[in-house]
Amino acid sequence: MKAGYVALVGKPNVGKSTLMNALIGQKLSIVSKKPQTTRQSILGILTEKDYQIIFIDTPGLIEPVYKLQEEMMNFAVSAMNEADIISVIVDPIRVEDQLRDIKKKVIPNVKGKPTLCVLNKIDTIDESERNKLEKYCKQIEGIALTLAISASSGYNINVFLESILSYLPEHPPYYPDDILSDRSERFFVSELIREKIFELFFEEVPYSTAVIVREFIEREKGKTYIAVDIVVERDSQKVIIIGKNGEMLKKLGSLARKEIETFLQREIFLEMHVTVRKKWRQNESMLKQFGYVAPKQ
Ligand SMILES: Nc1nc2c(ncn2[C@@H]2O[C@H](COP(=O)(O)OP(=O)(O)OP(=O)(O)O)[C@@H](O)[C@H]2O)c(=O)[nH]1
Ligand SMILES: [Mg+2]
Repeated sequence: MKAGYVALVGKPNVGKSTLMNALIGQKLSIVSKKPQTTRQSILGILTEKDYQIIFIDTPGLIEPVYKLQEEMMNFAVSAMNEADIISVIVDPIRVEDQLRDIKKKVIPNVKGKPTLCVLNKIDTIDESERNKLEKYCKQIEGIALTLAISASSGYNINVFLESILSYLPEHPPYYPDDILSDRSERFFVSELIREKIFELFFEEVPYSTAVIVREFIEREKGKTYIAVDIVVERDSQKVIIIGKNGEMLKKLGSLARKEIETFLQREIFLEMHVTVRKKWRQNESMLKQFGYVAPKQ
């Protein structure tokens, strides 16, 4: 039996979460067109007869400005420390910048562990560009293997899995075989609402918003009752989220409800309340309360 942890790291927006969902075959991590969507580490557990791979989806590697971003970086670093194998995801946009970041932010945390460079979004470039980029990746010192995939189309996902398997250590499984993630239903509910906020709102609004599930009541008959707080930093952001005559909040509720019902496989009643917590992204105790503090090394 083989089992181990694989950290998926890389710059924001390169497709780490899309890749983890493709590997697990279910949407565990939220995905958006905007960078810095993922804020915490999320496990995706793939169990087969003779192996168990635990993927760790992480926030993108950034230069932190506020405390929330510092913690996001801590999640990524702590995932690299925990992992048996490190998989660096790169996309075809501004590859030189990404490779420089890998040298600075990934290689020092590798500590001799097998490290793969995965060139994602291969569907967006032609063969000559692909060859050029693969050559770049191969030049990084400390990378054991480079391969090209498309997380959204599934191209070469199997090759990626096989490569991981070849480096996976002999070990008994860490989790029971019917567990897909370390996270609770409450967590996925709040994340799916956050995903819709990333879809519907612009500029600083999605980055200033957190979603907290206040109540989650399963009823034997009737719909599951879920009440959430949508936390923003300023009154002006609250006004934007609610929208004229409450229209935006209504739209958000209806989009989120559909996704949550698909995920939970049951009908829900979703109640949302928008509340202002000034500068929560700088506030250690609020970050802790929202689950945004990474485990200390
Ligand atoms: N064309 C194409 N788009 C992709 C591929 N993989 C991911 N994307 C898109 O890239 C965008 C970012 O994907 P995410 O999975 O959210 O990226 P991420 O690395 O998790 O981003 P952060 O959580 O912000 O660090 C989304 O719009 C995805 O649909 C791919 O293989 N091809
Ligand atoms: Mg992500």
